[in-house]
Amino acid sequence: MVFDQKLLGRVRDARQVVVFSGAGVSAESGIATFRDALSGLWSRFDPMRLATPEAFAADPELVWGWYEWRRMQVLSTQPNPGHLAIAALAKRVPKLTLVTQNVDDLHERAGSTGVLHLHGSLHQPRCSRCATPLRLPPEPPVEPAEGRRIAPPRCEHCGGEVRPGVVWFGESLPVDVLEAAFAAAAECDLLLSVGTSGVVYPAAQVPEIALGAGATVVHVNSEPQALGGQNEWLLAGAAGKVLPALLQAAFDE
Ligand code: BJW
Ligand code: ZN
Repeated sequence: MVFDQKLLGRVRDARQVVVFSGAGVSAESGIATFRDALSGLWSRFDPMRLATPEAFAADPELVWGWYEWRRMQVLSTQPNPGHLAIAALAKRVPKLTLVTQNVDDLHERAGSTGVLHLHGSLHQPRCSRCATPLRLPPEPPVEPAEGRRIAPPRCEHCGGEVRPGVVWFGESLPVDVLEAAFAAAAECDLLLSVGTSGVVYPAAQVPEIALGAGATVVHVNSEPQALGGQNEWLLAGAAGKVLPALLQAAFDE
């Protein structure tokens, strides 16, 4: 893979880096994205029936069963070279902040620390009434088949229904996490936006803030992306191929 020398220089010289990741970075681990036309979750499932607080109130068993199915899938997969390259990059630059929209734990399992999860986690369910975290066994007892209905567990504190610890449409993002992500974006000199369609707000503001503050913004995506500014670059290809090659070209050649 051949990279522009000017871009390699910016990667090599970067002092504060933000990596902003989306579902595409986990695609090569076998986790479905949301909006890819054929394989995306939203091509098969209606987000309004599964990923809103109203959906959970209307049919908690449908929603809990669907999230347990996805949690099981994540537990049975491994981080891929894209996740590993991001963890490796953190060791090559003075400061790296990893901001992810992903609800899996593959960045952590690849060795990244201090990950800012804008949209929560499949692995941190909590009470829908009093927010007490549920202590999850490491693995669900049975793998729920796609769409199997499962009654959510009850909160040990108040008896309320336990809900997935993710951020649904119409819900606020965790304020402290969002503020930390915006602050890192405003201060960085390089932002890598990896495997995201960038259509979900306010998360999609993260690269916009970096670009507005004068940072170099590099999109790594398997599909062509429209570029706006002169500080914006596109590296077309799979994250698991592009990121390791970029690191090697910037730091080892
Ligand atoms: C690869 C690859 C490979 C594939 N290598 N690349 C302003 C304007 C309009 C609407 C709004 C607005 N502000 C807020 C809204 C409403 C809404 C929103 O943004 N809607 C838009 C979709 C129109 N936002 C919200 O509701 C947010 N809350 C909020 O704003 O609160 C305030 C509020 C309160 C009341 C009313 C209104 C506002 C919350 C958003 C929560 C999003 N939740 C989800 C589900 C999480 C739980 C779960 O997992 O089920 O988060 S939706 C889903 O999308 C998930 C993702 O994190 C998120 C982003 O998706 P992502 O990661 O970008 O995936 P894809 O599939 O879209 O893209 C994958 C990309 O990878 C593609 O580009 C591929 O090409 C690429 N790719 N393989 C490299 N191997
Ligand atoms: Zn409770």
